Amino acid sequence: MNNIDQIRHIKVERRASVSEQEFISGYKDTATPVVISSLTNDWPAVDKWNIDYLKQVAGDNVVPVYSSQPARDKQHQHAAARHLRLSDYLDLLQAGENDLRLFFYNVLENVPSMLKDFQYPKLGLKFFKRLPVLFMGGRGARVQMHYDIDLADLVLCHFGGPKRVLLISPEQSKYMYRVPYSFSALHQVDFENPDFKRYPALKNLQAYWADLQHGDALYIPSGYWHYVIYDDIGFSITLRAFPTKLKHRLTLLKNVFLTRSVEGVMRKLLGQKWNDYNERRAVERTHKQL
Ligand SMILES: O=C(O)CCC(=O)C(=O)O
Repeated sequence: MNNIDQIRHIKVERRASVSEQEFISGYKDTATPVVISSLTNDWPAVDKWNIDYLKQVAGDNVVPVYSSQPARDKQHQHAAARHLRLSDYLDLLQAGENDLRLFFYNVLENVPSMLKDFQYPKLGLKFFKRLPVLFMGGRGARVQMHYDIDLADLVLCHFGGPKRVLLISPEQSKYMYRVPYSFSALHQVDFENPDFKRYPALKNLQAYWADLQHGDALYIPSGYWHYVIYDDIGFSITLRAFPTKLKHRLTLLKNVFLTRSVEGVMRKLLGQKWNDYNERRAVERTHKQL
């Protein structure tokens, strides 16, 4: 068996297209991921988004890039590994860079000329148009298992080489070795090659895998955990719709204004002790559920 198959899973359904009605009743209301393969067919991005184009429109922008290593000591939880010109980063990707990623780069603020390359699809979601964000990575790059702090419904539209996404519903968070005060699973937990002896809660998971090709759009329902493998150089844009349920809106506010602030202060005060404590708690709390 391929290691990657060890977490129990099914494949995300692929649809050529879905009507607004079908999307709402079949996927949004049931919080079910889906890949829509023709959603971006008429977007200019389908033909344009490649290394040369990105260099042309934003090559001189200095961008933050992130590594797969977790923050240590007093370092900010989401500290960038480096800042460099986008064209230098793209050169690195072509030369085989397999770790550094561009993450959550706001297109509206940083490369407004790219806004004309995509559209907000009619899926019955109320998109927050001030935050279309770009992601890039090279062959072999991984995005750590996490969920989005704002609990938004996400539509991740992918271009370039193939990429795979492991998805786990929020109801299963109790088995995810979530690090307290963060929105990520414990870094040591390897979702591709799970150590069930050390992390037995992983046996309880029922996940989805999505295989994304150039032009695919993946719906990630609110609060879903996601882990990403770049099988080749790729560029994605994620469109987001904030939660409409009051309970989720309150959680969003708590995440953004309380949890993140407490974590920032404690990390500054205690440094690595704070990280070690939370990592121990991630395991203890998850194992209490067994
Ligand atoms: O594809 C990626 O690099 C990360 C995507 C992601 O985390 C997101 O859309 O929230």
